[in-house]
Amino acid sequence: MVKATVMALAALLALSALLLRLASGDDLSSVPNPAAGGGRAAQPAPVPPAIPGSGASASAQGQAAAQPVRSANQAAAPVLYTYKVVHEYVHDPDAFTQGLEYDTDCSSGACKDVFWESTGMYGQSSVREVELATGAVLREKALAHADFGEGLVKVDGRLLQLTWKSGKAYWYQTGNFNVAQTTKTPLGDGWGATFDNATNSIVLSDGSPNLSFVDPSTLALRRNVQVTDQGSPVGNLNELEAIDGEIWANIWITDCIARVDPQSGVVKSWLVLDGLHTSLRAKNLAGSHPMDVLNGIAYDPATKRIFVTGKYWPRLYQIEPVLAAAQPTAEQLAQLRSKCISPPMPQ
Ligand SMILES: [Ca+2]
Repeated sequence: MVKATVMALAALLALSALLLRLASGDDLSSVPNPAAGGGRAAQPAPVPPAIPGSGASASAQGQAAAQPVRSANQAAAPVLYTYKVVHEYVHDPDAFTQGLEYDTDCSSGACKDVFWESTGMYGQSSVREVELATGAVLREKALAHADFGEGLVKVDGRLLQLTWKSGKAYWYQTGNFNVAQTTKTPLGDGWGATFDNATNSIVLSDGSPNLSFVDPSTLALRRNVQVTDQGSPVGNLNELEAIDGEIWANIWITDCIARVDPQSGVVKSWLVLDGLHTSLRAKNLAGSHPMDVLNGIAYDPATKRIFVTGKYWPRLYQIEPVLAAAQPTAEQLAQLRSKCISPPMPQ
């Protein structure tokens, strides 16, 4: 009797919960299916990759009308972008790029497009000014052998350069690369850096899923934001760039750039640069070192030009994102995440 009463009560509670969800407008299609191993497809079918530079793949276009995938926390699925190459430039193939910042240099009278670039590796690290049009290194300052250059950002006419595996950073005068100040960041490691106008903060990465917003004068930590893709942390955040209200982050060892909402840390979209690295490698233009991974994003807000390059890459590209899937399917998301969030480690 007691057992029957309990069962009846349980059934009543289950029915009430169902009615409440229906009344609140929940999409019951997102209820996890135990047979599928949870809320996500257990064995996603392979999806043909987008063709580099050709816009959205046929698969992406055909699946754009599919239902958006929602995780347990109901964060919207990220939008997927592929890319097209707008322009190709020469880049020093011996530059192990760790930080890239666009600027206009008018110091010699005529203004020119330049990059401030930080290079890494012990004994090869530098801060340099590079001409966009030619790839020529206009000026360069070598770091001490004990320093491994990392992220770079220009703030109020000065350059801040991070170093790897240390909180040490250098402030340089842009005109002569003299060290104006040696300082410490609040992070134990240094990977990427950019400047967020909206919060007047320098944004730092250290290879973790966190973006750290720091005071541009004191480098005191203001807040940390964990970067997440539908609730799952996204680690290995590397070189950064603030672009039109988003923080773009190279994900280390992948061809992926996460486009992050700086307030919430949510990855709003992914830009996947499939083929850029492999097609460039096939051209056999490498310098003294084999090409390494994509790393380096720069932005010219006046013309909205986006530039990317990589470590020891002989080319630098101006690219444009091309929409691949506004509402990606579960299969597309699974493929993306295996490529961008949990990639196989290099051999
Ligand atoms: Ca950058």
